[in-house]
Amino acid sequence: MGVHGSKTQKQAQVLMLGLDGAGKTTLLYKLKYNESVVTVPTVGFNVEMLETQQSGPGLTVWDVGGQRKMRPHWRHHYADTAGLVFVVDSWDLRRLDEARKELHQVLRYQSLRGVPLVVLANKQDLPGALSPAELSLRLDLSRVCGDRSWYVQPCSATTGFGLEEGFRRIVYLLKSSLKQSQEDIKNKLRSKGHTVMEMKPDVVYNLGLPG
Ligand SMILES: Nc1nc2c(ncn2[C@@H]2O[C@H](COP(=O)(O)OP(=O)(O)OP(=O)(O)O)[C@@H](O)[C@H]2O)c(=O)[nH]1
Ligand SMILES: [Mg+2]
Repeated sequence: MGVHGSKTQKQAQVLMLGLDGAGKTTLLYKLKYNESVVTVPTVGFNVEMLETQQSGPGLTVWDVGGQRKMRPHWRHHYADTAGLVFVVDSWDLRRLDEARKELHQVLRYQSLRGVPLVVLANKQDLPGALSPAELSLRLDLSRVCGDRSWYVQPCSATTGFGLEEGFRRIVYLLKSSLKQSQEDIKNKLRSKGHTVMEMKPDVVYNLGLPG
């Protein structure tokens, strides 16, 4: 995961959502510049490009403000979203219900159907923070995600722990879901009696997917 945005790497849009105060902006700048910034609640959004391995797409990460008045704007970003990152304050048990409701509502949108999800279980540096397993139960993830690929990554925006892993995971899920849709299309064509020529994956998508 790199420091600078790359102009040559293909970009995939990643939408980062979560309640206000979950730590989205703090973690974005920790990841990008390895700096602990003092944040103010985001009004509008921040956007940053992150480099990934050469073999994967770069990520354009949209960090959209999570205050109640900002949430109606989330949906304006859905159409172009390839991957979703939902950040949760794992320490603030009182707001878990609110986080669960908001996440479920996001996942119901048709334009986000099948889009892979990484939940960042943030603030793991605080004593009493929920573990990823507890969090996935509390957010009812296996039920609400159905056949969507998803993963819960523990992290701390304060220390930086788990952040790169979380974004590597979204790249991994993006690649696998792209491969899966490629297979689905081929199978559909074959079932209709068409001959499908195998092409090198980089010819098909130019995303450097492993062969
Ligand atoms: N202890 C601890 N505090 C954190 C962590 N991540 C963020 N914070 C703190 O949580 C507060 C809110 O962080 P922000 O990054 O502004 O939260 P946000 O999700 O961007 O909030 P909105 O912009 O309102 O949606 C700040 O005081 C951060 O310092 C973390 O991992 N651990
Ligand atoms: Mg913010």
